[in-house]
Amino acid sequence: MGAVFAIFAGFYYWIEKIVGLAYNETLGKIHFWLFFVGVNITFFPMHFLGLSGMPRRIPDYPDAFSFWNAVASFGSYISIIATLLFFYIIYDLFMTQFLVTQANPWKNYAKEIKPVMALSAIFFDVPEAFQLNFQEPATDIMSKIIDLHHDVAFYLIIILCSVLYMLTVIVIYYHSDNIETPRVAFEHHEKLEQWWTMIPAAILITIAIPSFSLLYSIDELNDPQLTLKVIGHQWYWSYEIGEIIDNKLREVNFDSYMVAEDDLITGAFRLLDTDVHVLLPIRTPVRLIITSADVIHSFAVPALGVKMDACPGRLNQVSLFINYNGFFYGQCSELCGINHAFMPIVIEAVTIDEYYAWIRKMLD
Ligand SMILES: [Cu+2]
Repeated sequence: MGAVFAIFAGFYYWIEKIVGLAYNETLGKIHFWLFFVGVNITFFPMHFLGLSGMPRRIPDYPDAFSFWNAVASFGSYISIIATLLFFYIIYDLFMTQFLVTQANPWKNYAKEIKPVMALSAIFFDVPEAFQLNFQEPATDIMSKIIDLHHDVAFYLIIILCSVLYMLTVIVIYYHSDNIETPRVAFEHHEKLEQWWTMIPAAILITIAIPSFSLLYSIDELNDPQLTLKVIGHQWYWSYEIGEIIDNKLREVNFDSYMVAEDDLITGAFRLLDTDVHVLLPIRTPVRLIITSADVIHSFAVPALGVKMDACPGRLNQVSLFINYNGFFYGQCSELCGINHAFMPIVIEAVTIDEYYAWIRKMLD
């Protein structure tokens, strides 16, 4: 039992230092005391059982030992509850306690990120070094885009392999003297020509059908509950939100600049973090209206499946339905001038209540 308590002690001491997240201390204390009482009620009566002659805890114990057996069983139920609570604390640590709001050196409303280190790749949708695949999709559209990519890659690999095979055969046998190359067989071969027209056409159709259905579903606007206007500037993004609060139309607008390298807090992402994050509610249909004040920019957040040009004098529209909480990082994706690489986007997906709390804070 000492070893188990040592594991808990180690967890509570180290977990914050390793992952940079705070656990719920009250729950931690409850867990400790529950578990402490539970294991003592479980194991202490066993001394009495041993002293009174019962060799070990068995299911069909004689009646004489039933009282202390019942007490020990009661203790183990408490321990089980405490253990479940411990698992909940771990869950809570990663899901709820993940973000810690603190005073921020730039703006009061932005949230400060505690260092996340190794876990960053899991909980932040940012590009990784030597990344080969997509970021974790946070919208259904992005999942479908990834599916389509895999579907197309399937045909692509088959075509690549067969073309490579044919080329290799041609290269190897081109100068071969001991093979009777039936060149004549390929000339004016109608059947062959029919097949090598029809097969690629069929492949194109099988690629086109899912591709078009996805294209049209991306364009679909699903009764948006709120609208976020995004304006690209050289070289930052600004945002406008119109919300009806207390029966009055209130406007929130703010600029969002990249955080310079010297000002980065530990754990924040270089060239990706902004001074003010945009909050959007999860599980809510959102409409983005995207435009530009100067040159063409492109508003792109890979995890959300959004990449939309921001053109001056023109409104582009994109719909968004974010499935889970998180930080979603993006960048301008249209060469727009010298600081094109330094106008990142951070979208923080929060619950609707947190979103309205933030809106009210921004209005004050
Ligand atoms: Cu740009």
